[in-house]
Amino acid sequence: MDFDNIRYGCVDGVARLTLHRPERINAIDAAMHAELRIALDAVQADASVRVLVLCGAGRGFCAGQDLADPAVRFDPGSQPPDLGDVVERDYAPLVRRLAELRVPTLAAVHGVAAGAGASLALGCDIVVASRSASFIQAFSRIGLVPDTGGTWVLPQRVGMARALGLAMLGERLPAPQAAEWGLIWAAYDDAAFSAEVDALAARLAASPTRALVRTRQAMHAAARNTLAQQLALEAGFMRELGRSADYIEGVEAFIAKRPPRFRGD
Ligand code: LHQ
Repeated sequence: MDFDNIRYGCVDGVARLTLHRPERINAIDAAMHAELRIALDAVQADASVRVLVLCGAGRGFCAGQDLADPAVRFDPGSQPPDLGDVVERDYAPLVRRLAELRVPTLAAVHGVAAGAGASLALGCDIVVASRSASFIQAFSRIGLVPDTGGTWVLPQRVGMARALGLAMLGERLPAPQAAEWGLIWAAYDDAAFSAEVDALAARLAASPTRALVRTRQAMHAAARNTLAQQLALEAGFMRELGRSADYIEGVEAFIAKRPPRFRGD
């Protein structure tokens, strides 16, 4: 598929979506949002995709919203921009689509992930980073609140004290500390980073896809459910997965003492 602001391709079940505006550290504008929608449509439509890897081209992951985009700039001659519109039209649906994607998602962060770029990475199921990477809640630096799900995910992962400190102070959080705090899954040595990402992606692509997606759904639902509701939800997912080909294969492989060959259904 040909795009201007992203790159997209799928090999061996691993779909790789690369944010590609390296001259602006992959800052996101309306045109990139449009291309992201097309790429996510492709992931949904292609049954051979078993995992989505999200990464950035050039020296960083993503610098968040493109602040030079006319849609978010104040033009003295006209009304102030409606940032709520931009969030509702572009960012909120993007987060929802990632949360509802039919395959697990893996964010591979190198360099900086700032503002909505950080939130976008954190909206993936598993977030890994190179040791030299960092996360910046840049919103307060320009008079905004964390968006793209940032206020939802931050306190859940690191607790209110750290979430508020990160968001209000807008300081750079180095990847190793982000891993220590539980904001991300792991920070890998820079030299090993791309091999670690590839290995993780291959492992996810060979996993029981539907079980992983139901796991994400259950964990997200827990934030709004009572224990009783959550137990009922788990029972429903277990009922469904107990009839799946991957469950049959998983148990057969265990009994036969061989590695499972999951097909994702
Ligand atoms: C950029 C950007 C950028 C444009 C670097 N835009 N050009 C949602 C909806 C609606 C409205 C607003 O916001 C949101 C959510 C958000 O994402 S708000 C947060 C927006 N992002 C930021 O505030 C981060 C702004 N960028 C930075 O603070 C720095 O660039 C970081 C810390 C990311 C990287 O710093 P450096 O490594 O020193 O790189 P740099 O600043 O020199 O940037 C390199 C180039 O990229 C530079 O262009 P130039 O032509 O001078 O080489 C920057 O202007 C450009 N760039 N971020 N968000």
